Amino acid sequence: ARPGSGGENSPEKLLTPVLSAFWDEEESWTLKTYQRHEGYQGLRKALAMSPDDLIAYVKDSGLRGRGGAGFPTGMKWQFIPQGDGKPHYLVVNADESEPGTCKDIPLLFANPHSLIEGMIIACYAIRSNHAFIYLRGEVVPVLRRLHEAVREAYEAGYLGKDVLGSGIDLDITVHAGAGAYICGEETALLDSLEGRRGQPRLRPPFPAVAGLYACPTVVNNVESIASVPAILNRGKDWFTSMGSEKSAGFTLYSLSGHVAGPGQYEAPLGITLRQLLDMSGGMRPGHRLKFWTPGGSSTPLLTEEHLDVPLDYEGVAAAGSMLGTKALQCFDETTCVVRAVTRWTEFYAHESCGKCTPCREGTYWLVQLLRDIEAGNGVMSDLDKLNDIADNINGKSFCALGDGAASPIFSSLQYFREEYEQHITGSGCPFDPAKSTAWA
Ligand code: L3W
Ligand code: SF4
Repeated sequence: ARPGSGGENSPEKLLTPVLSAFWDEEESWTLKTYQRHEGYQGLRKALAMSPDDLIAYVKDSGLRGRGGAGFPTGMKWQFIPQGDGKPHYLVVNADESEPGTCKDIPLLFANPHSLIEGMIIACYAIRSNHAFIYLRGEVVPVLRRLHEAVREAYEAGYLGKDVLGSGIDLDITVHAGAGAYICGEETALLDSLEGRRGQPRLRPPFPAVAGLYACPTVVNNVESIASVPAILNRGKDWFTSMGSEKSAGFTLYSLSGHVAGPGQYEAPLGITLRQLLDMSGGMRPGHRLKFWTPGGSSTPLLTEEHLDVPLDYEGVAAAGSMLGTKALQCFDETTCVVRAVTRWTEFYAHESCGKCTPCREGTYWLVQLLRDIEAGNGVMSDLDKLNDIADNINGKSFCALGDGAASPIFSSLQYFREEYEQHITGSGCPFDPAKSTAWA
């Protein structure tokens, strides 16, 4: 979705399509198309470096993980011990399931070779001969496309024995998950990949030390790895010329909700939601922004007053939230925030893996309270209870799912406490569901 008239001063000039540059072309997913667009050139440059120099290069580029936490990619690769005699693994986290997050699946669907090329480069750097893609199981068309792209890569000599005559062997296995949100947590993902029920492991040890089959493992998000070939091919200086000092480069922003132009917008880190809305047609006609998430529902809500917050790791953190997955879900004034938070909390309660008490019990209690409030059966003391339960989940749970569940509770109470109170004093929801398309 890249609408527009162009023009020198157009806000669209802020777009930097790299991963999405040829998504609209016919058969964009094939090797032939990818090769027409610099495909596998980055790999050739990477193979001309030593693995250590390659890691240093990616580190210097400033690339940070695009899966939510923003951890420096090159540093993660550097954690892999060398000369330890153990196999090393690369595992790509393609289990995209965070509510509102919808960038990796379209990327894999339209441009799977960018991921495969990035994986080969990463495996060369960390000295790995076997990599895995853990894909969200529900997206069967993407699974088929990935299998086909991997097949093409084997046929062309990019995978298998002696990759491009380099003497390096590499296999890629595509694995489909069975539809559990928790399997997007990196250690639960590894358990699931090993054939067990997906539940988070205690960290440390981090996967870089003891990951898949207790061997050193890099777990990276799809977009992080897919960004690497362009960095190699066009240079780290080109990459650092975009974004800010601590948040370098381009990224995919996913705009959704009550907006005129939902879709993927590839632009430098540090752009603002106002700029993204300007270039995409704004909110739906006649409506204004009420609240939004910077990176999926696990990141604290922001409001209209945050439209000019730079969408980079530091800017969003300074505003009291997290950049997360850059899933910009925008809700207009017809949306009941209590209802929205109830739906998200139902999701977390359903997806809680049950391993630890604060999250397993706490998310269930939050849902009971929210449903009561939403239906007009709440009492004022419920609001303190909500805060108290969220406080007992946040930072006291075993993994980030618990913190994520607490985020919308804290932030909605911070910005919209009056709306909660209205539900209690006015015997129910003041919004007309017929006028809202949020949950249609
Ligand atoms: C070695 C150390 N490695 C950290 C590695 C660690 C991991 C990465 C980041 O959560 C966030 C979460 C969600 N030695 C290390 C080390 N590492 N210290 O660095 O780790 P961490 O703990 O900061 O974050 P995390 O547990 O990976 C990710 C947020 O993302 N989120 C949800 C995302 C959902 C999706 C999806 O559906 N696709 O991405 C949304 O914003 O709340 O805060 O690799 O091993 N000393
Ligand atoms: Fe499982 Fe929730 Fe505890 Fe994470 S926080 S381990 S999802 S129960």
